[in-house]
Amino acid sequence: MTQDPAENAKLKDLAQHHAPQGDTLTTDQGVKISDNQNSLRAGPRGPTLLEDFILREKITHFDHERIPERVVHARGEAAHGVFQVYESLAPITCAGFLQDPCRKTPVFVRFSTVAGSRGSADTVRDVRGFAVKFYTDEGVFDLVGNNIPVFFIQDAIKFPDLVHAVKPEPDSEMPQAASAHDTFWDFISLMPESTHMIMWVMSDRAIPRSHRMMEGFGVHTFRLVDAAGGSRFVKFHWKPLLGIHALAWDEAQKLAGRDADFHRRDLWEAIEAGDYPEWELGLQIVEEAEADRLGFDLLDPTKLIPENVVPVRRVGKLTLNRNPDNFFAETEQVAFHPGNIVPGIDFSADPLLQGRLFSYLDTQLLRLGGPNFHEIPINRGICPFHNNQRDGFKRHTVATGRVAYEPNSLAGGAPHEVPPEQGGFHSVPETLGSPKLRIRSASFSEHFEQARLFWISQTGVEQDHIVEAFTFELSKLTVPAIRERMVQALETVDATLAQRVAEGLGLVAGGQAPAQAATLLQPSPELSMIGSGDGSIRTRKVAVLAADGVDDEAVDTLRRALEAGGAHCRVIAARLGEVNTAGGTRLRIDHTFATMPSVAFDAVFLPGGSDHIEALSDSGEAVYYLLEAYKHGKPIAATGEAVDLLDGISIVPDDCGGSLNGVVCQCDGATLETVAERFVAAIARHRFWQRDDRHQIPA
Ligand code: HDE
Repeated sequence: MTQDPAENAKLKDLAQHHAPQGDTLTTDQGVKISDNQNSLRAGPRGPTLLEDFILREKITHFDHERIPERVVHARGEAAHGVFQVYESLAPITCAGFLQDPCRKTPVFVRFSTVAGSRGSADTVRDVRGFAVKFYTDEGVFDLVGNNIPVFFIQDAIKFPDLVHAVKPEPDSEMPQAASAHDTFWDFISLMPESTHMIMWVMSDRAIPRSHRMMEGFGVHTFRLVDAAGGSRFVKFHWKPLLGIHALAWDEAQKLAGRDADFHRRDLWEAIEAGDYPEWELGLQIVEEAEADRLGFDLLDPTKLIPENVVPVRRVGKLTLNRNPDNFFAETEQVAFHPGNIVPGIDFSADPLLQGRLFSYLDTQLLRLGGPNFHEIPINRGICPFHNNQRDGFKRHTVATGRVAYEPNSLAGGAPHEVPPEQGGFHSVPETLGSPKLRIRSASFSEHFEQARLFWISQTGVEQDHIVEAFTFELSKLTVPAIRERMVQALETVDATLAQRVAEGLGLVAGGQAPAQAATLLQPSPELSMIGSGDGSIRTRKVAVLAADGVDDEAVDTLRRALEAGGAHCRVIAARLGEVNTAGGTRLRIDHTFATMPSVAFDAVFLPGGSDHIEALSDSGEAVYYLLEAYKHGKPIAATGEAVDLLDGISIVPDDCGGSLNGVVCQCDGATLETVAERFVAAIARHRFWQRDDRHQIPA
């Protein structure tokens, strides 16, 4: 306990929050333990006795604490929340949780990377999992999606090959959580169907700023089924209200070392702070009769429906509002399964989805140790369930009575079937009349058109980042032939793309014909990330650099404006404690340059104050901080004497007084309020990727 009553109350609160249930320490059998420091010995210096049941129980439990990590998506974090539909969707689906805008359906959402193991870094270049478990009144519905709307392969039979190629190589177990290695690109360069997906993975979509700022997609085509049995195709989308934003690649790599938990921490802290992440559920509906007119096969998971062809209808909102109480019990033990659906939703025959319907139940048998994982609290539905499934490892339910079969008369026929009109699940009676074949449909054979659509829908800076990502990844390969094959593959997408990547690799592109229908394509603006979001600065993190003599008026004015917009400011200095301000007050330091580097922030504010600026000009850490933030395209504001510091390190606003370059300086007698306003506007734009000179910055 401390001298400060407020601090003591906080500590007490914390203790209550963290205390396991009950005050006394006991064994798993409830026996109270009197000594948790010493094992039972034959004399003070003698051997430990086998009789020590307390030691044996504790060590045995500890020895068995680990379970196998997920074979893919091992690294992840999750949160609880609710989903609410905006208006009844009865005309298109009878799913109960989509009928009533007043109904709040509890959800549990897990985000993940794919390739890395459980302890790997968050910010690696990878696809992100976006798995949502809806606990509906009619059963559990799992929408197990990703943050990219297409996938690498068309048939589940290729999934083990894909995963073996991207995982660390089997002889050396390297590299961890990275696709920049020979086996991955060897596979990709031999799999034309991966071309579209690889464009997304080399884009900034694969290095999100935050889980809260990425889209989610169901990927496959599903069906929505109405009460009359009518069905239509649907693609599911999650649209983040904060917009879609990315890190810079250099930043992502540095973060992997500086804060390997960057995304996990971001999600946790946002929820603790009451900044609840929100997404809208979007639907793209295609009537079955219309499907043929799309020009590609809806069952092919390497294709998306451009939003300028079928708009996304936003039908409800997902809000994450509670962190898990226990990572293992909830986040690690949650078992998602695309086969968990409810009446009103049905599958399509997408061959990737069909394979997944087998895989997810199967994998849990190993990971969660038997068939009863639906009884683990995080996996239990909120509606009652009754059936004759029995026994197995770790069964918790104590089934009563003699009857475990159907039909029966001894239990009055219960539990009995429920006809579709009364809510029983009923599959869409799709007509199937084909021979049994191991064959890929001819409608799945075109692989490049949508890859090109993605490329031409990107802004110039987004294209630059794609070129840089390909160049980086392929430069890491040790087998030149794979590099060359991949450049050839890119020629089928776009000649300029291939040429630019080839240049970066010291190769010459040319040879392959470009994609056939390339010239007919119209860009789809929704495929670009730039300009998305609600234009607010909610939840952005701003570093305020400080040393003795800092201008407190500037700090107060900008802090007020930023916090009014929902951003969070943290004061950063060379060491913890306080600094003396120019106005004679004390300013508390939140973090040091070393513990919260610029990569942990969205923007940096450098207030004026002559002594303060003199000190920071001499500080390599402070100068590096600013240069690194500039290199990563982050908005920077400077007031008073700070403008000269920026000038001295060649960070100059392109239009003094404006914020086109994201460097907002107090020039031409501008007031602090004006600077604050411009800084807020700059932060709302997220990043200024167009800074031409950022590659010259030595940070
Ligand atoms: Fe998965 N996938 N997957 N996947 N997947 C798993 O299930 C699999 C695919 C996705 O947070 C595993 O419980 C196959 C597409 C997410 O717990 C496993 C195929 C999409 C998660 C599995 C795919 C996904 C998984 C590993 C090709 C986006 C994490 C552990 C046919 C639509 C869920 C587990 C969580 C996890 C198999 C392809 C998303 C092995 C066979 C496409 C978000 O069952």
